[in-house]
Amino acid sequence: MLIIGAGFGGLAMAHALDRIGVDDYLVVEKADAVGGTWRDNHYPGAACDVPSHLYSLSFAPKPDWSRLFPRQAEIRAHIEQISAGWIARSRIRFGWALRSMHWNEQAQRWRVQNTQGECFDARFVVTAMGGLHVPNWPDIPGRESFAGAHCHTARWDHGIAFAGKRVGVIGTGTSAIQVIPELANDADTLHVFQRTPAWVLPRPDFAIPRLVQRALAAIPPLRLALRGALYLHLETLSLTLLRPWTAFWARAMARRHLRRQVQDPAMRTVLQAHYPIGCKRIALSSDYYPALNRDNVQLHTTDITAIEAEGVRLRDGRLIELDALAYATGFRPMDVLAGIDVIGCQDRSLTEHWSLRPRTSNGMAVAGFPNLFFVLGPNTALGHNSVLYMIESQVRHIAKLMRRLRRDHKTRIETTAAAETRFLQRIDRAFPRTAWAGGCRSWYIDAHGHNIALWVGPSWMYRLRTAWPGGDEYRIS
Ligand code: NA7
Repeated sequence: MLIIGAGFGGLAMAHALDRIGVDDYLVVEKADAVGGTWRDNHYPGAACDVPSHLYSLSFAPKPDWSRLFPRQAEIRAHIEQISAGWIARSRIRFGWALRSMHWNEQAQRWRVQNTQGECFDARFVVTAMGGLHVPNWPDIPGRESFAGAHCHTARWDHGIAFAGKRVGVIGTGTSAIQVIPELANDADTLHVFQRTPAWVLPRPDFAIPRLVQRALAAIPPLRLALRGALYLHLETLSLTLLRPWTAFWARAMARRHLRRQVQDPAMRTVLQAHYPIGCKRIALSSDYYPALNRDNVQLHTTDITAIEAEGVRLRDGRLIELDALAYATGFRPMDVLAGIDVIGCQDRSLTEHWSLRPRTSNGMAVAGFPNLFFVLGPNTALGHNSVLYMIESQVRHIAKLMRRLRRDHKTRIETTAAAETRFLQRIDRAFPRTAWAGGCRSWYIDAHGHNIALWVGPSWMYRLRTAWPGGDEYRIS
């Protein structure tokens, strides 16, 4: 088996194979280190907004998380540490970037090629490339002409000196809200360009005392109880949050947070979001609004019309002169496979198969593309809980299938169009009633208004749905 990607998904898949005694696998990784999202997103202030004791794989607990909400460096170090214990480095090939995958029906194998032309023939392929790693460089005219230094939050350039400079940040999503307070500390002037305000709730973060860390290490049931409580808390919250008519308490909390932290009424008005709370990912921050209040920070809400050599041009004609520019403009989840040919049975291209929208069975398998699985494929991201829970549901599902194939001496498995349709219908039935369908612009939704990213419903329901692969979901031969 070939596993593509050495982030949480790929590493968890490798671990699941080890557990069932499958040892003929290789993990390929385009970068030179494990870590995926947490290797790539190292901008100042980068942190997770899921509590640490939930944001870890169930079989790799970390009782000594230093904070309730872990920061990037600690998560990355954790991934490196646990993966070193599970997987021999000889099983990971670094610097191996996928170029194409062709299914060979005669050989019953995928021919997988990298950008240097090197090939592997693999019976099974699992792509665990994540949904959020292709930076969205916005299509603003003149972007290339900017004469100052620039970078994207997902490709932060620590060589850029922001200190004492006139700095711009485009975007006010969850990444921006983390980086802005850090840049505001250093910059001479920080210009924040907001297109849509975010709903912001206080971030109840704190350092976990050593004594608690020791207790969690010494008494595993205590750590499990904490993890379980956090899980149930987020699942329960989402039940009310995702229905606009029951989310009144969250709206009230966010408005109170804004009122308490921003005194200027004009500023409050432009920072108040007017779409349903939860439609975009809710930002958790206690230092974003205070950063905007600083004398050296200016919030701009007029549209950007162009980027010029000297700075950012606004619709009202003003040029905001800048020395450096940070793009906190998010990701392009639909472009994860852009430029990669995936050719299945009868020379069918995955890009064509997905031209209207991504169709999968449970976000993991595609009809006409046998022996190929996705970890965190379409419609399996979460907007309300730890995505690692979804990863674990998926790698268990795939490992169970692998075990069955081995037991029955089978070599080919393919999902059906009917299973794809059932999954999409399940998603589409539930989606319109949620806040995510509330009419805002978000990476969850494609240009035609389809939800391409999120699982809709409790995450335990996805686990139940995928726990016993079988029935007419797959054709095995
Ligand atoms: P997001 O949440 O997609 O936010 C991107 C931000 O960039 C958002 O404020 C956008 O405004 C803004 N944006 C994007 N393109 C433009 C252009 N062309 N002009 C002005 N502003 C623009 O990405 P993040 O990195 O913050 O977070 C992504 C996920 O990572 C998050 O959901 C977590 O799951 C972790 P808009 O709102 O579209 O008007």
